[in-house]
Amino acid sequence: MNRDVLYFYGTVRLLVPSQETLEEVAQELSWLRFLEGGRQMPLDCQAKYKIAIIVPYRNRLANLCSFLLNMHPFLTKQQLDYTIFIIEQFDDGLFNRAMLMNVGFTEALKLHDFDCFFFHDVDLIPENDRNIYSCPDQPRHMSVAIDKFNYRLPYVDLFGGVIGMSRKHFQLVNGFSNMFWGWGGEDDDMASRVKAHDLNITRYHPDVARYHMLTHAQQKANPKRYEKLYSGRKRFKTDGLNNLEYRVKALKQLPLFTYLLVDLTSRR
Ligand code: BGN
Repeated sequence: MNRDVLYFYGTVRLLVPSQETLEEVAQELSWLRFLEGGRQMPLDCQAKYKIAIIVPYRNRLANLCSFLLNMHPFLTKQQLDYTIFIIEQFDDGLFNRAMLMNVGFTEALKLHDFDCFFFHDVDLIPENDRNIYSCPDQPRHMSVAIDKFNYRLPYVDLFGGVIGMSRKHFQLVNGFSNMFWGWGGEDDDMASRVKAHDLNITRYHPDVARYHMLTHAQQKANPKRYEKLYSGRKRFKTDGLNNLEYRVKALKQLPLFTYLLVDLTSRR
């Protein structure tokens, strides 16, 4: 491998796929050698940790193409052993981002013994190559400065967009709540879980933790999110990884990612 790749320059250029198809993106990334299911590892050293990137998904192919085209070179350069998981919600009812991430965590661990997890929105692309996706000691909020929010953190407890957590800490807090259907609040509930377990949300400097948000249609907000959030604490022990129910409709090791199609309807 060319040693030049080890220099981190700061700002990285956003790559735009010439066509929004997975085949085209795979073609544009053909200079990378993937293992099965979108896994990468350094060729000339042994990575310290195994990392899973968990992406909840439904019906955003254009975003997914940009995400893959940008993330693979970005993460490869950091010499990580990582696997991208795309977890698609099968039904067309309200989207449950948090539950999809719980499913991603659970299913990923059936495939490899991952040390840590990055829960990653498909519409967020890192803009700075010094934003290192290493396993965090404490839960790490990654998407600190997003262009859509003028590169400012909207509120100090925000724990959405992109977060990183060790397997141990994610299990300790019982994962995310499964009860947030529709947009909003599930990330705030996770912030409460983290704090209730005496963990600290950590962040890189906002000059480094910068992200571009891709455009897409807005999701329907969850009218019950305030209620669920304020009563959340009572459910930390009973609502999460330990009462997760779903059905896997498809599991495929594709060239650029491991794909899971899951039915969440059983819980409504
Ligand atoms: C907040 C949302 C988060 C979202 C951020 C950033 C809620 C809960 C009611 C207090 N929280 O308002 O889920 O990530 O905005 O968009 O809606």
